[in-house]
Amino acid sequence: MKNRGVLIIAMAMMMVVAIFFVTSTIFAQVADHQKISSTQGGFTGALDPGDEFGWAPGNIGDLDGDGNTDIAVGTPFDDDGGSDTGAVWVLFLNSDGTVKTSQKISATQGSFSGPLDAGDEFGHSVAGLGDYDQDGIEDIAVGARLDDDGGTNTGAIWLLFLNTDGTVKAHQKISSTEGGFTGVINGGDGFGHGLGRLGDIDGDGVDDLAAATGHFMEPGIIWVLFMNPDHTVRDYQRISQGEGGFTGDIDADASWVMTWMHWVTLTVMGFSPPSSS
Ligand SMILES: [Ca+2]
Ligand SMILES: [Ca+2]
Ligand SMILES: [Ca+2]
Ligand SMILES: [Ca+2]
Repeated sequence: MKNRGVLIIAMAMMMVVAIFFVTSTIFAQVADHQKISSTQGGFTGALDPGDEFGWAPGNIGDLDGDGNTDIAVGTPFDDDGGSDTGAVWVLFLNSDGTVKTSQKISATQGSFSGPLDAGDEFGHSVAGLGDYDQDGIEDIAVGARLDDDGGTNTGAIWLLFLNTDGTVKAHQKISSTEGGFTGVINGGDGFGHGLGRLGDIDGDGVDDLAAATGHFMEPGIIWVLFMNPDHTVRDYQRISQGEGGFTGDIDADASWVMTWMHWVTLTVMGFSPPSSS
């Protein structure tokens, strides 16, 4: 029993050393950096405490056509239009990585008519879509994982067709009640927790999307959304444990990690781990 406790502490120390080595290696490869915050990097947008600027920054291509890539950054706890309604900042960058100008998109700014409601957490995920409506201007998708279409906190994703100044020209919502999506989303599922641009998977000439439902440390679902030319959903494929060809054992792996972490914590606190015999 005691030997096992020592073994687990040794494993924990090895893990810490390994994580340190990996992160050191990653940071050693960053040639230079530019911090962008409420006080640095040329960003003059008004951020409030609790906005949590920095969620899901996405490469959105060169939106304003000045030759520099631009980014969109979520602030899901922004309070425009209500508490934790959320927002996205489009940041037009200079070649040195500082912010040239910015445009906020929220319930009250950026010509976005939504509607967004308090608690939607718009901006929890952000993905560049390329020029999705083929007007020559980059577009983005934004997750609002606590939207309430069809039930409490079912979630939604918004396709935003942008103008070159970062304001919204038009939009398409995809949720359990909008955008042609017929997948079953239950209350609390948080559709739009994550987002991804897939390209044209099924070869019909229209780029397809991926959206995730799920919560921290729960087995989630990836929804592959096959899109129509009018930006509604034509069909979908769920990928989850035992579904969509995925045979990974999400529950067992996640619970093994949690169990191991609990053992380490308890052992460090002076308890012995449970015996397997
Ligand atoms: Ca640009
Ligand atoms: Ca476009
Ligand atoms: Ca909600
Ligand atoms: Ca397609």
